[in-house]
Amino acid sequence: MIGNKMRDAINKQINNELYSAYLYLAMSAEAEIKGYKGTAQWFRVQFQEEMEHALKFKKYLLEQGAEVQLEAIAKPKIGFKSLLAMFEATLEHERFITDCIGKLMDLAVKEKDYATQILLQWYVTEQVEEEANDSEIIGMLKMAGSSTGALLMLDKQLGKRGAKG
Ligand code: OFO
Repeated sequence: MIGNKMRDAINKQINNELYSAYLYLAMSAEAEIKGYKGTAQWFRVQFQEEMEHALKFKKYLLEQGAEVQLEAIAKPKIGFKSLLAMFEATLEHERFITDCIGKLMDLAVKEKDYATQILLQWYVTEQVEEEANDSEIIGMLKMAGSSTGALLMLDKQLGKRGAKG
């Protein structure tokens, strides 16, 4: 059984994860409509991963006998002038999520909630990977600059990210 504060904080994080999924789904659609099919695929996979993050928290709450409270999901902010701007916004969003996970961990430590600390360790590791992936892509996009050929090659490479499930 977990405390009410921890339960509420995890429920809030479920909403953050669902917003992340929604944001990446919107980015995927925007990339596709602009002709970047590979990028669209990359964000589709990202969307699926975020859904999994939300489901993992939901499963945990239910295992702990705690109530799952789903709230409205905000409208994602899209409309990017370039792929670089899209990935910079992605990294910024992931940094926000990393901060949220850190705050959840702070609370779990304060509450001496060891089970939640173990769950959160997975998310801590995941955030390191997500930020690193985004930074790597941003680096490549900066190298590509405004070269259409380089951007299309990179787009093709991003499209190799396999869809899950
Ligand atoms: Fe993009 O990461 Fe979820 O937590």
